[in-house]
Amino acid sequence: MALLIPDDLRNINKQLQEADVAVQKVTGLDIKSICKALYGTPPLSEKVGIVPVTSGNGIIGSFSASLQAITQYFGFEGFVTDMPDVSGYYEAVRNGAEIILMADDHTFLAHNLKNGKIANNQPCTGIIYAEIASRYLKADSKDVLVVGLGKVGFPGAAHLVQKGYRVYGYDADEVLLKRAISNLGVIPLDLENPKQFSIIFEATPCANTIPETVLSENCMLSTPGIPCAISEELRKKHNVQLITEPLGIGTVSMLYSVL
Ligand code: NAI
Ligand code: 0TF
Repeated sequence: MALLIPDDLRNINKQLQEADVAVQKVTGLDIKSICKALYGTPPLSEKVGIVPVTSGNGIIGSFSASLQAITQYFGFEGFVTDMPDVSGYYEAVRNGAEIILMADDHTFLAHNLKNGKIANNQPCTGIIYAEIASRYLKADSKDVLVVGLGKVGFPGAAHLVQKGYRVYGYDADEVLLKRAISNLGVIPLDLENPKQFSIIFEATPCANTIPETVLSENCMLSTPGIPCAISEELRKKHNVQLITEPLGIGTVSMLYSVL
């Protein structure tokens, strides 16, 4: 898994507010309303215990503090435990946590201790960014391009197929592209003869993954990928409506999915 660095999380509140404004502009709804529509579950100020984890590459500076800011932004009551790992888990439960958030280098989970529901960040991120993409008010058709069909992109593509979108896909890994074609009915993007899209969902850990030839003017690009899939120059040239944010949108999707 590509790991966050503290720099990605700088000014997380500002990044979240800006993403929320951008989501409202392109969909007419804020992120909370989209989560409510997607999962049908309004939060009731659930207490969220955030447990720092030291295993593997260890604690990422400001990861837990960012999660606390995110939970609060979306109306949950988040607290970070003083202790990490097992001692932190014990502390969170003893202090009344109803939902646990914790991540090692491979898995970032939300676990609702009251109803037993558990969520993984990767599918929840794919689904919410795909859902935002599907709500683009200025889309010219139900055609969507998905670039990156890995642990985030595949569930996002599946969500779009399930919603009745015609999903075109591309992944640099042929095995993953074939899996999406055979399991989801994704149409492979013909790079020799590219088509333009007004809705694009991207989930790769690479920059410059969207060929200029697929961008229609004023198209929407919904992407959790870090670094960003498109250069600022290209974004401006085609007036691309960009939705991107490093942690909060995927996290709130996890939280709503376990309510
Ligand atoms: P993954 O490794 O499972 O999938 C990435 C896919 O992108 C791979 O299948 C790879 O073959 C493909 N790919 C790489 N370069 C490509 C290119 N130039 N063109 C087409 N396909 C290309 O990774 P995962 O877990 O799906 O994560 C994707 C990105 O999303 C990462 O940058 C990760 O850090 C980010 N992420 C962001 C979150 C957020 O909240 N903003 C949450 C979770 C992940
Ligand atoms: O960096 C990641 C994921 C996060 C997905 C959301 N963008 N790419 N995972 C590693 C998190 C490790 C956290 C660490 N153990 C801590 O500070 O507790």
